[in-house]
Amino acid sequence: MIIDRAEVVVTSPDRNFVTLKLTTDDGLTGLGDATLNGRELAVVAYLKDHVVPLLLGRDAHRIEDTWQFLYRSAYWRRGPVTMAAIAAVDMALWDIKGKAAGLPVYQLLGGASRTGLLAYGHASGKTTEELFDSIRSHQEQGYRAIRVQTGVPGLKSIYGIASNATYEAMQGVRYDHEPAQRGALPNEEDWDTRSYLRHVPTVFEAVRNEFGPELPLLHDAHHRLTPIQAAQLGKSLEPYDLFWLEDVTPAENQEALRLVRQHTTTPLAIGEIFNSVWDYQQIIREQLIDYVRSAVTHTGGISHLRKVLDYAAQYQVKSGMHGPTDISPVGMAAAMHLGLSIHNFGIQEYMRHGAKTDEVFQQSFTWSDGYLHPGDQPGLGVGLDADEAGKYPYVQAYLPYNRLADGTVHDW
Ligand code: KDG
Ligand code: MG
Repeated sequence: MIIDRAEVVVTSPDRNFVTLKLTTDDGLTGLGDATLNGRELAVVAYLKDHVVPLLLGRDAHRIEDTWQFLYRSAYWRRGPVTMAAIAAVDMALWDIKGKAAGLPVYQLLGGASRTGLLAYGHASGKTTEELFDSIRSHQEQGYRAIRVQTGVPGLKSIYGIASNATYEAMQGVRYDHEPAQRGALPNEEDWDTRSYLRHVPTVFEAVRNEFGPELPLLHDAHHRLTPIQAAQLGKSLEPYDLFWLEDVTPAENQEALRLVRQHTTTPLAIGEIFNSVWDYQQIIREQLIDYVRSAVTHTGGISHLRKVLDYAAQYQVKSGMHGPTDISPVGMAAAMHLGLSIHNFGIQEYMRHGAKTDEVFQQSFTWSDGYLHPGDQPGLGVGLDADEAGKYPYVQAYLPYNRLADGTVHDW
């Protein structure tokens, strides 16, 4: 089982995706997701110029050895570009191993620890009425846990709201929040922390009054607060019993969470922009978080994220893997296989991909009554239709950025 072909496929059906496809000399193929939102072509170059030449001729069975070789031989370790590239190789090798064994990947990881994966969706609305409609529509789609994001009075555009400019341009047709905007330059958004901190608790109070105490609710502060502001938010949301509060402070400063933790019992989740176990070392050991937000795609693949989650398990920290639309169907499948097998699964983020994406990627996961399951096809259970993918060339797209009222660039 020697790797004798490695192709990097870039396609943009509803958004950009980067996929690595490995083929062995005995004709098995494996897919890996290497999509890094807004910086896709950097990973493409890293894969094509520096990884593919190293893969050809290697034994596809040697997943751990290949991981260590790519990580250590580069000398320049970690970082989102490197770790997304290694993740894609790792996923593709697990896919191949599953196909060689005739087993779904979760069976190779130890078998199922549960029957399905509780998933949460993204409800949002500029106003409370729009938000309530969105929550109801998610419940109708089967969601049993819901992330709540709303507009803030006085701010033009806000992270996580499906009813931004695009919603208006679509004349009222609701769509799930897609932060990357196609175009030559990133969109500028505005931000005001004091208005946000005043408004968010009133929204959760209204949601609890309307939907009752049972529904698990989540919220993402998207890295925008200082530690003391984050502590204030966590405390003010305690009466509404959140499942988690995500990314309250910028992710680089692990110590910030110590201060937040001293002030609030609202559970904390962090890590969608982390890429290795080293980013989590302190916050897991000191039990400063409750959920690990890393995606398989951005954290070195199944092999490395499993190590992060095994470490987390020792401290009763659970998984909450990142699953927005910028994780491709291949990356989502990898998350589902890993989530099904580990003991410390918490919840899986699940936004639906667009119809064109579902034509490019054939998927075998199931979604039933609020639970995901990766299916039982050998490998990851995802196929890539090259003809469909070829119809959609890469389109330049950027994530937005924020400025405060005085023009200062702020965390987005
Ligand atoms: O590419 C950036 C998005 O993936 C991110 O903004 C989504 O914060 C996010 C989430 O929690 O899904
Ligand atoms: Mg987030």
